Amino acid sequence: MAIDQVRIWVKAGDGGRGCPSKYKNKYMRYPRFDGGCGGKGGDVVIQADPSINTLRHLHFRQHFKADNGKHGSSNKRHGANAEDLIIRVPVGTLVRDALTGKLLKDLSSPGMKVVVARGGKGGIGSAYTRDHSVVPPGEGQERQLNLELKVLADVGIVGLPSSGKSTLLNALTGAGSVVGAYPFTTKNPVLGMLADLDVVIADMPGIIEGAHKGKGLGDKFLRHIERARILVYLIDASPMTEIAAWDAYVILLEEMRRYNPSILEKSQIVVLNKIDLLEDYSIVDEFIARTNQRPVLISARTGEGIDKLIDEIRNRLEE
Ligand SMILES: Nc1nc2c(ncn2[C@@H]2O[C@H](COP(=O)(O)OP(=O)(O)OP(=O)(O)O)[C@@H](O)[C@H]2O)c(=O)[nH]1
Ligand SMILES: [Mg+2]
Repeated sequence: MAIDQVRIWVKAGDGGRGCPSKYKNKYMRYPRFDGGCGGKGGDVVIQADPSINTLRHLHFRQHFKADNGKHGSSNKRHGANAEDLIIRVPVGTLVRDALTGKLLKDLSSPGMKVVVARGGKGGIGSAYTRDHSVVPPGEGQERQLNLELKVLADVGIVGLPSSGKSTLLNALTGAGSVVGAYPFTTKNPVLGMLADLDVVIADMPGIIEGAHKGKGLGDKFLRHIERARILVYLIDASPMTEIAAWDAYVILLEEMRRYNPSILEKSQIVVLNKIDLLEDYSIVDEFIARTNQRPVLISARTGEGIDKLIDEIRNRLEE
C-alpha cells in the first residue's frame, strides 16, 4: 500500500440575499420595510471518521460545494442557514492548503474536524438596515486542499538499506513487499498485518546518514515513523556488510534523534538480521559490549528467531 494522497477542491456556500421588500396598504401613510435576512452559506468541514481506512473515495470525487444560504423574504422572514458539507476521511489524515502547503490540521483522533472553507454571511434585509437598503451577502470561501494519510502502523521497521526490512515484513505478515539485493528497493512504506497480534507493521524505505535532512529517499517517510508505537531497529549482522552492526545502530538512532528526538522515547526492539550468514557469534558479543543492547537474533530469510521476535513485540504491546 502506497501513501495515500489526494487533492480536492472545496467551495463553501454563499450567503442568501437579504430581501429588499417594502409593504404598504391603503391605510398606511408610509411603507413598512419588511425584508428578511438571508441565511448563512454552509461551511465545508473535513472530519476524521474511524470507519474509513483510505482516501480512495476522494480519488473519484474531488470537487465539493456546500449549499448556499436561502434568501430572505418579505414579512421579515429570514432565509434558512445552509447545512455544512462534511467530508469524511480516515483518522490520521493531514489537511494542507494545496497552494501554500500550510498544514491546516492533523486529524489524529476520531471525530476531530476542521473547517476548511467558511460559508458566506447572509445578506441583511430591508427591515434591518437604517436606510432600508439591503446589505449584500458574503461569498463562500474557495480552496484547494491536499489530503495525505499518514501510515498508521503500530510497529515500524527501520534500518539501513538492504538490512532486510522487506524480507522481515514478509516473514511476519506475508505482505509481499518487494525484496531486492540492491539498496532503496522500497520507495514507500508498505503495510502488513501481523494476524496473531492484530497489529499493523510498516516496512519503511532504507535510512542513510543525512536522511533527516532529506538525503536518500528523503525525510518524507520519517513522518510515518512518528506514529508507530514500537520501532524495530533492524540491523544487518552479516560479515560482508560495509557498515558494522554497532555503527549502523548509532546511525539509525542519530537520524531519528535529529529528525525528532521524541522518537527515541518509543519502545524499541533491536534486531540483528541475517544470522544464517554468521560463522560464529563474536559479532553479537561485540554488538552487546558496544551498545549495551540485548538484540533479538533472526534470519528473516530462513525464519529463524521470528517467533522470538513476535513474542518480544507482544511483550512491548502489553507494556
Ligand atoms: N542471507 C540472508 N539474506 C537476507 C536476509 N534478509 C534479507 N536478506 C537479503 O538482503 C537483501 C535485501 O533485502 P530487503 O528485504 O530487500 O532489504 P530492505 O532492508 O528492505 O532494503 P531496502 O528496501 O532497499 O532498504 C536481499 O537480497 C535479501 O534476500 C537474511 O536473513 N539472510
Ligand atoms: Mg525494502
